[in-house]
Amino acid sequence: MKLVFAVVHDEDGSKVMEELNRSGFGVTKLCSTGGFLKAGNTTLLVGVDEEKLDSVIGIIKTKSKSRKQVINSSMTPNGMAGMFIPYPVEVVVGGATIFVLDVERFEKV
Ligand code: 2BA
Repeated sequence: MKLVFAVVHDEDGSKVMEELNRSGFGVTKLCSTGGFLKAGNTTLLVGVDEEKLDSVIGIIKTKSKSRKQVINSSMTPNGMAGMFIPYPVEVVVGGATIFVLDVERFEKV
């Protein structure tokens, strides 16, 4: 068995979860925060038999969009410590960041 962690955009979280449920997969949704943008995102946990892993990843891929996001970064000019000049930086977020882990033991008691 495998455990899939998928970090997706908040706007895609419900769509991915519904499609996984419709296809018979169990899902847990966690509210998470990206370390770089410091914005909310969604982490989905899916326990799945190895032979169905590709279906799960396929659903996540199909339902997650990539988006451009602009953030204000800042730099300190030389010799002017403490002063900041904000400038926009564009990053591409997603579709999804997926981790697949081996499950040592799985029980429902
Ligand atoms: P954030 O950490 O908020 O990152 C959002 C986007 O900012 C990233 O999109 C990437 O395009 C950019 N970014 C992240 N760190 C950067 C850095 N140090 N320098 C420049 N740009 C950077 P994605 O790569 O699609 O990641 C989306 C979200 O997935 C991340 O949100 C984070 O919550 C999670 N994630 C991505 N890679 C991860 C990893 N290796 N481990 C754990 N979580 C990860």
